[in-house]
Amino acid sequence: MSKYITTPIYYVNGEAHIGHAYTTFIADSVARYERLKGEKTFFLTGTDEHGQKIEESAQKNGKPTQEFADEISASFKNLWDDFGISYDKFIRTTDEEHKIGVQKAFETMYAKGDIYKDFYEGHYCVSCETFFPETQLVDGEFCPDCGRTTNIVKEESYFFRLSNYQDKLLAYYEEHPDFVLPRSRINEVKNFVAGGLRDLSVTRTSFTWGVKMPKSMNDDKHVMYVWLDALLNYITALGYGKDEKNMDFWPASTQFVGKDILRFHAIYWPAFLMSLDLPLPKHIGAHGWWTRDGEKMSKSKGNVVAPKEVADLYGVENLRYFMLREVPFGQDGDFSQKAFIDRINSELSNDLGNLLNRIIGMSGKYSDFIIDSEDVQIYHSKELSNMNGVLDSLDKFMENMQTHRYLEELWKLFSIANKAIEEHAPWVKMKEGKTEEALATVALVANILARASIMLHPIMPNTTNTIADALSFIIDNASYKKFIVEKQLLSSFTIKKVPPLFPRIEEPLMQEAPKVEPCKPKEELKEIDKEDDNLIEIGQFFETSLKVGTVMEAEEVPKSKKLLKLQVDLGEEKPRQVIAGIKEFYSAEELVNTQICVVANLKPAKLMGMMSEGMLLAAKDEDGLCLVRPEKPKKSGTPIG
Ligand code: ME8
Repeated sequence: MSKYITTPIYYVNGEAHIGHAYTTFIADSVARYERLKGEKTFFLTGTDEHGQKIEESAQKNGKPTQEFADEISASFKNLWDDFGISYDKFIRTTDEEHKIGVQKAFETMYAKGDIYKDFYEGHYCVSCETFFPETQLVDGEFCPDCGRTTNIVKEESYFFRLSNYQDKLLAYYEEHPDFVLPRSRINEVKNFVAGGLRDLSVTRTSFTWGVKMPKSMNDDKHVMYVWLDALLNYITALGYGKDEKNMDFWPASTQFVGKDILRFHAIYWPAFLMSLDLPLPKHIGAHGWWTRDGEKMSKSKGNVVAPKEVADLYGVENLRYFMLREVPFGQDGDFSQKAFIDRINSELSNDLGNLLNRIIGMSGKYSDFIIDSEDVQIYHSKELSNMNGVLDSLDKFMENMQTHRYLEELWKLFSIANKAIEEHAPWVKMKEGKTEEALATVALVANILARASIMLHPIMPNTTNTIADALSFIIDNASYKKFIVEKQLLSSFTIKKVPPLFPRIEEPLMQEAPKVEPCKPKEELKEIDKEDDNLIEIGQFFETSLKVGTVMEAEEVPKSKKLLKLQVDLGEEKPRQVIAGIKEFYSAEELVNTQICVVANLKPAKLMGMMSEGMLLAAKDEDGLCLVRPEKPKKSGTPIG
């Protein structure tokens, strides 16, 4: 059976970062592993180039959209080429073949009755000219981008009958417990589907940067919704809707995605495929999120790790090794330079690099660099059997994408080798005249290294080719069969000297991430204290709980000139009653549905016989009083500080 492995197609609105690199590394490693085993394999990556987001990014950069997309798409492709990523196809959603395939899919779904025309009713921000789903609105009404009030607007749209697939999807998840890996992730998908699926708007009329409608629809004011267009790349890349020449690779064996886009891949995508009467991918492999030094990476923080920078300084294969070894698949991972350097020095330099150097050194001294396996079985049958045990255990880890377990297990080979060297001490055996035994130990280690380099090849292709070259063989499916499946020993060969593969890293080579402004140390504060006794410690400030509140109701307090009675939502179970002396400056009506800042941990007090459970922040001068409000809408209860 053939193997088809995909990465998401990346948006062309910015350069690649380490998260993109991780998905691409893991997919590349699995593709290489399958090829090594002799499987017919197709590995796809590419770029997602349509939609309003890209159009806007191009505008911000002052470039025509296509030109902008061309540039960023090329930067992804060049990076992957630089990194030796072994993709079979790099798809762009602006490719003509892709557009034809998307139109064909649309026609097929329409003919089946799964697409119908109606009106999209949604929250529209006129200023941003964008629809927002209810879930993204701030307090159910405000635009998450500019904070302005959104309007409910109707736009003509074609809809995909997603609701029809709710039961079919749920049944599919039940019957295929490994559809989403790791298995633990399926619950969030099931809950979402079980909560009810609404039909999906799959076209837009508010912008033009997208795949046009098929001619047969005779309706050019619509363009395709970017996720319909994007998801279909996985089949258009195989020729769907055109020459279909590679469609026999479908269904995909594993589609790698970050957990951020699991919903699209585990709900919309299978529903589209069901509608097209195509089989579903075997696995959606959803991996976790990478942070840097424990912090979310973002352009504004300036802490994004550029994979090119790391690779230039430390070597791309070291980076691949680190990322695939560091995190259990599915869990979040953290990139810290210290952890990275520690792994290079201890696991790559000490465990692997030194072993190769040691046998080059020993065989040079003892046998003029000639290594012969003829006596290995006699002196090292125990080690050979341990070695084979490790090798036999590896496949299941890679098939489950557990690269960290795969590598952890693989590293046991080096322990076996090092232990054999310590126990058999070839230098002592040579002194005692037991040359055969000494040379058998050196040959055992060479055999272990040969196997380790074959199995490590999918993760570190070039480095392992260098090791194999030193050991006079080539890593390919034939050597995989010979050494891993049939367990043959290396025939006699002359080992080559190689420069150290993993020079030790003594100090960090990359600039550390900019730190978030640290709090002033206490000593410094004390110094200032001497000058001004009014200053407080930061902790004293945080004793006050300040929160954003939304005024739900407001009314005048009868017989009071100053007081208004407000019901304020602080994100708690029920609103708080706040009695505020602001009636001279604000009417009750104008306060409703606005946001204010509230001291939330004041002891409740009675004012005119009514409980007040908080205090508003306001500024007052000779011109009057004004309330302190958040600059943009925030969720009720958001802490201020
Ligand atoms: O979502 N940690 O593209 P995108 C781990 N075009 N992985 C990360 C990451 C991080 N910090 N940041 C990004 C899109 N990724 C759509 C996909 S597919 C039909 C359309 C990786 O450029 C991860 O794989 O935003 C995530 O799913 C993907 O990049 C999102 O890339």
